[in-house]
Amino acid sequence: MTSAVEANADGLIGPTHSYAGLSPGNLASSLNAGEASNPRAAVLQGLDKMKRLADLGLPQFVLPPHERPNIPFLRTLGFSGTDARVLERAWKDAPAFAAAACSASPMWAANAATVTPSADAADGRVHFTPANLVTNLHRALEHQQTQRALDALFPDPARFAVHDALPAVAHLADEGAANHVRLCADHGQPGVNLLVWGREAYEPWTGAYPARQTREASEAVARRHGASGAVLARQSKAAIAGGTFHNDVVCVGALETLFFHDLAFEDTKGTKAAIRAAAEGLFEPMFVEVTSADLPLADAISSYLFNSMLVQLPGEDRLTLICPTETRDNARSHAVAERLVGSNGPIGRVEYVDVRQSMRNGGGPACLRLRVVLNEAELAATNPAMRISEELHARLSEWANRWYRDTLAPADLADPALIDETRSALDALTGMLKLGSGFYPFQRA
Ligand code: SUG
Repeated sequence: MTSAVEANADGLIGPTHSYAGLSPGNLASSLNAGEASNPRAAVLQGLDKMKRLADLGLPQFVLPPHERPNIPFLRTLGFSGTDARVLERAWKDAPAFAAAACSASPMWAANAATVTPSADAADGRVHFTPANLVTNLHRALEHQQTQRALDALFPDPARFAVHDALPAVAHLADEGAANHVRLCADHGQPGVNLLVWGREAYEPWTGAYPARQTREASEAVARRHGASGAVLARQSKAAIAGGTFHNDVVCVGALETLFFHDLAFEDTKGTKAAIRAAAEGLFEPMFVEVTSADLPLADAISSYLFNSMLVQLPGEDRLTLICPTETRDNARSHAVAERLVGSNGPIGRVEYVDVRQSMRNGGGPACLRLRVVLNEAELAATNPAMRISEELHARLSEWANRWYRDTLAPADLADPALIDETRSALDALTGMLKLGSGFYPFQRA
């Protein structure tokens, strides 16, 4: 058996973090639309969460923010002249596109890619498919730069295969690891890969909110990764209608344990049976199901109990659930969390982290991280400059304090000063994280 760890790579929250209401079906995003944000508080909250995980003993990496405002995207729409002029005209003539071009959405790294660990991949490499995120315009602008970031973090092609995103069409709508749960006896052993989809490619979709993942996209990712142990499950329509825009809003899993809400899957019994069958001979799955009676779906969504990180900490037998403080603030969610720990089940500890700035856009602790199972040799082959240490945490905090604004209203996104400000910040970051030359579009221009 190869020993392996589950590392996390979190999206570093970018300087344009804002509440522009860009994601229909994501209730927090709609509810907080138009509010002023605090990008500096947001990035510091994200950095503190990363440090917390590193201090708990798990390898922690950082994925750099993308260049925003995305001037090259606006130029493809026909806006021309100086960069400042492009931004100004876009806000005047096409404000929805301008807002999309300013979003800091790459922070939600659970949507960066789907990852298959080497233990599950036919060719013995770790596979990554950046998510095309075609359902929302602001997110569809992410995958190429995400691919660059993954190449920078996982540079050795003998160990890592970073694929292109799936073709960016609605039939292959893909939201990455937010709809993927891997269960296993031990991270280094072959696992079961649960892939949750919301609609079929050719299905006429009539839901009020979009279903962001197609079955065919999930199948294609598993196929190109040569992934073993794939189990496909349909996300429940009720969950999507209630505001579950990704499966990770109502479900999280680690090792043998799947922790989920009873409305997560269209066919809960069938999903459990399929997981059991796929796990046969590998491990005995443990299902921790929370009923709607104990926790109505609306509370699950507003408190993000399931958008938590379920982690095995070094030297501990039972798992730790890392929840947002909103879970503690919701009486029902808090009661469920307390009961879990009090029972003799697989979850032995609950910790809370403050990621309120991200939460107000529907991004909890689990949204902010991409899980990557790595064996020792693979871990050693990652870019060490992107790994969070006490020192890097301090340097990035100082960098954020220098460059980030502490208040940003959606209207401020039209400020041309933001272009130079963010570029200066990203230029400084490129050196710190050793991202290579020409990492950002403005550096290649
Ligand atoms: O895609 N919010 C993100 C939140 C992603 C959360 N990720 C996971 N559940 N894994 C989204 O809906 C809102 C941006 C705005 O409205 O300004 C946004 O994109």
